[in-house]
Amino acid sequence: MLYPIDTESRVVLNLNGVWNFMIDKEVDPIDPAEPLPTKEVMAVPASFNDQTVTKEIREHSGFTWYEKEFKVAKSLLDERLVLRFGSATHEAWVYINGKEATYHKGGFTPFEVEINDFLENGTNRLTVRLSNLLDHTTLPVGNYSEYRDEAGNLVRKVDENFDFFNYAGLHRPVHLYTTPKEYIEDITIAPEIDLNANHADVKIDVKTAGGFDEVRVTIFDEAGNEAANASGTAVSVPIEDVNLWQPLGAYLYEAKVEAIKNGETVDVYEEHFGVRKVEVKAGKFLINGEPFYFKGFGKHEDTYVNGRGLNEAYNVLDINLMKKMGANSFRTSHYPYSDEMMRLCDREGIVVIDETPAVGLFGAFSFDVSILESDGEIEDSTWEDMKTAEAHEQVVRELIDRDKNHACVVMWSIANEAATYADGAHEYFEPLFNLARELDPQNRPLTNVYIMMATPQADKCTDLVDVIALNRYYGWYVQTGDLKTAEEKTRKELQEWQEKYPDKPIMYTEYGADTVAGFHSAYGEPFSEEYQEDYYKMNSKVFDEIDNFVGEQLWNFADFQTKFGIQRVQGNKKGVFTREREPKMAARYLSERWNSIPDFGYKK
Ligand code: GCB
Repeated sequence: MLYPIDTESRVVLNLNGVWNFMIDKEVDPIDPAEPLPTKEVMAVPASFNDQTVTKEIREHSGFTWYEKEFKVAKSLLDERLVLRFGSATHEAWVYINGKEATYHKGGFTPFEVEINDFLENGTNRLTVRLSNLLDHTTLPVGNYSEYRDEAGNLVRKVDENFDFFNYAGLHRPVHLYTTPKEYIEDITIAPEIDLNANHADVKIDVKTAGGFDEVRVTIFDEAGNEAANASGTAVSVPIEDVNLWQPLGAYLYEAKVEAIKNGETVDVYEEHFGVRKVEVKAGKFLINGEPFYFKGFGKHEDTYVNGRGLNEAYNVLDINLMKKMGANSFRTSHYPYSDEMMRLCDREGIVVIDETPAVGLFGAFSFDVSILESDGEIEDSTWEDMKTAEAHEQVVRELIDRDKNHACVVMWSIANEAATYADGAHEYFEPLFNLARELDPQNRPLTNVYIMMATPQADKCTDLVDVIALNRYYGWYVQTGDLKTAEEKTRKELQEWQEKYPDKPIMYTEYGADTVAGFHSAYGEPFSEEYQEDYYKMNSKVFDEIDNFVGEQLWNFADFQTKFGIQRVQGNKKGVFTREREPKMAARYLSERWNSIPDFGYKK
């Protein structure tokens, strides 16, 4: 899906700002044909939860309503008018002047609808009913329950089957944009690169709605000079002396697509793209033919007040902090991030592992992984209990559709910490991996991020992945405070993975220890800043011994908000930065390490 931009033929208006808001107590029915009966307001884009001082609103599980009035200039009324939500978390019913215009389920991908037929003269009213409910059919997975209170009112509850707060609302920009009535619908870009010849054939497919005489594609380099051009809806455009998109050395070409009729340019869209090659070969992860080493983080879209809502200043700051630390990459744990963040990573040369919102596919979710220390089979009925196959297919489709052209995306993560070791896992995942391979025009590698119980012996899905991505907490959830034993366990497991799958690169996508900023211990006790640093040093030492170990993405970039839990004091404290983005002690050690590790060729 194309991102809304202004071009010679398109105008983007934004409907962000302060909207009317209310929670739906499900007592009196709400009629979207009438103005909302509320005095409450909420800023968009943002989560609603942290903008209020009312506990009932902050912790509300169920339905909420948003409303905004808007006008459209007369001069635009002959254009096709499209209303686009960057995301609406997690399920949305959209009404214009009381009539349902569209519906979308899934809280982390955009959706849009043509609204010309819904508009009235003068003021229009846009009303959105949202649900933040999650259950065993949705992604993420929630444990849903309900009961009637003393007054007979329905009370709904979602217990997150994952470790982050169930923020909800209109999290990303709401745009109203125009296109001509006949328009460019989609553009797919897949560069094929001959690294030796320094040449690329860029395959560009253009989908149009309407009858055009010609579709012209012109490629411009960063200086604005024409690099190549072609005519057609499925073209292969050669670029000589190609400037590669490199990690931390981004180079973006622009594909200007013009749809022409009767000699006139009707619609124009400009898509930026990078030319880079990604391959997995002989236990290495190659970018542009060189073995790449991932240094970086698992993150969250999580900031004060905005909650999970877009916060572009924080996005810029986070990337600056990453670069300063010598990091080159992150994973969009545990859901697709905003379009705006993906566009920023393209520009900044940040390498991204792009993850679906498939988190919580694990029947027995708790922070307790001590079953690892018991012998014998782990009982797990995840794949009988979860009914998420349909939602999972949808999120794979929507993620790849939205992000397929991004140079920053080098790998798709199909799920985080699913019960890949349990009976039924392979049957569940195989069709999803096949689908992703079929859909991605750039054939990026795929991974499935592994929970600790997915050991080399127990896991059932490793034949499906290109890269073995591990979340490991030796020295934290197990062997707490005992880094010596943790080191042995870490080494043993990594050696076993490498022996069993010598051709698959291995990386850590999570490892970390909760750390209370400002808490120090002469003995390096758990929760102290000393322990966090010692924990990372121990892990680094083992990583450097494993030949096929191609990257370290720690958990987490910053402290973040979670659901309530006796192991969480105002959230998860595994950040190397606090939620304010102040560094903890370990940031200095990691920064020294990462700044001395080259992006390429670290593991020979
Ligand atoms: C994990 C999860 C992540 C949690 C983390 C933790 O394995 O993937 O969502 O936040 O552990 O800190 O427990």
